[in-house]
Parts: sequence; C-alpha cells; structure tokens
Amino acid sequence: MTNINLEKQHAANAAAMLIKNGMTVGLGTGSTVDYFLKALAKRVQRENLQIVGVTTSFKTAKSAQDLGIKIIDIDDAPMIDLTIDGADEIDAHMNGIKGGGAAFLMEKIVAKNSKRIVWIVDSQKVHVKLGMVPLPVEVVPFGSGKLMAELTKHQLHPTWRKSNDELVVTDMGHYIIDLSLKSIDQPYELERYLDGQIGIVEHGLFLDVVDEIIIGTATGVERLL
Ligand code: ABF
Repeated sequence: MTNINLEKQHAANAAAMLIKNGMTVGLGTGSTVDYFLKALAKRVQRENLQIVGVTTSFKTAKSAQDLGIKIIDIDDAPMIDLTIDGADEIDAHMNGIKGGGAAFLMEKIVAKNSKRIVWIVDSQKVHVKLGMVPLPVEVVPFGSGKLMAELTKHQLHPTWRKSNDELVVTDMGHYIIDLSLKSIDQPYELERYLDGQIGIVEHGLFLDVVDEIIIGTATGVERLL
C-alpha cells in the first residue's frame, strides 16, 4: 500500500471510530471516504451498529449499499448527526476546496444539514493557501457558455471539466467549470463574487464549514479542531 493510501486509511479508521449507535451519518465522496465506508461497514457488522447514512453522490450510495450500510434520503432524515467527507485541499484556517470528485453540490447540501462535519485527508492535501488545486464551480447548462465568457473576463482561468473529451455532467445534471487560480488570496471575496453569478449553482469553496479535520500520517493521524 502506498504511503498516501496508508495515510488515507489511518484517517478513515479514526473517523469510523467516531460513529455511535443510532446516528444518522453523512457519507461523503472520494477515495478516502471509500476507506471510511469499509471501516464503518466492518463496525456495523461486528457491533450490529444501528445507523443510517445520507449520501453525497450516486457513487457513494452504491458503495454504501454494496457494503450493507442502510441509506435514507436526506429529506427523510430529521438531522444528520455527523458527516464524514474528504477534501481536495485544506489550509491552516480549516478552510477547504472540494469538488475534484464532482459531488460538491450534494456535499455542501449534506454539510449544511449536519450537526458536525469531519473531513478526512492525506497529508498532501494540506497547503499554506487555497488555490493550488482547481476550484470547481457547478453551472446550469443553459447559458453556461456566457458564464464561461464572464469567468474568463474576470481572469479566473476557467476550463470545462471533461472526461474522454465529453463535458462531465454531475449527478444533478449540471456542468463543471474548473478555475485554475494557483493561489487564492481573498477566498471570502471570491466566494461573494461566485455566489452572485446567475447560473452558478455551487462552488467548491468550503469556508468556515468543517468542525474537525483528521489528517492521516504514515504512523497515525493528526487532528485540526
Ligand atoms: C470529496 O473528497 C471531493 O470533493 C474531493 O474531490 C474528494 C477528495 O477525494 P480523495 O479522498 O479521493 O482525495 O469531498
């Protein structure tokens, strides 16, 4: 197992120990969360843990069901007790960029409806400033070309997210535009600008959202609270 995957596994195992009987658990998306789902499924089986999951992507929904984790629709959950999710990048202020997995709209909705949010990351995700990874925005197809032109004019270096030369379509039926910013000096100002653009459904800036970050290391975990 590579060092990075070992770090992901350490973070995921630590997060799985946070789950208590009777919880409604937000299940994030990404490869680190995949390790968490496996660790959680083991606890469900071994301890007959009675929990239900609310998922953040069709991919996670399928993984959870394949692992025997009961899932319910977010609108059938009174409140989500604890959400475990990944991130593409975090900074020292515990802000993050999410969305490499194209699930950030559902992730943000689940996060908004969670009492507590914990991210699980490997050490490569920790950067001094946000922006080294692309910042994704989810856009409505209608008029997205006009939006692309606006983002270009605003010098945000936008590119369509494609797979095999086809535009990626999210679980919610939208396109993704990635902004290559290298470094984001004013994340709150950028958040206000993006939130004001008609046609942008959501963006991958998660500012002042998370309660705890578990960073996997080669020998265990470090926690940011
Ligand atoms: C998810 O976590 C996505 O927003 C993000 O892309 C992913 C990180 O994935 P991984 O754990 O595979 O590095 O929330």
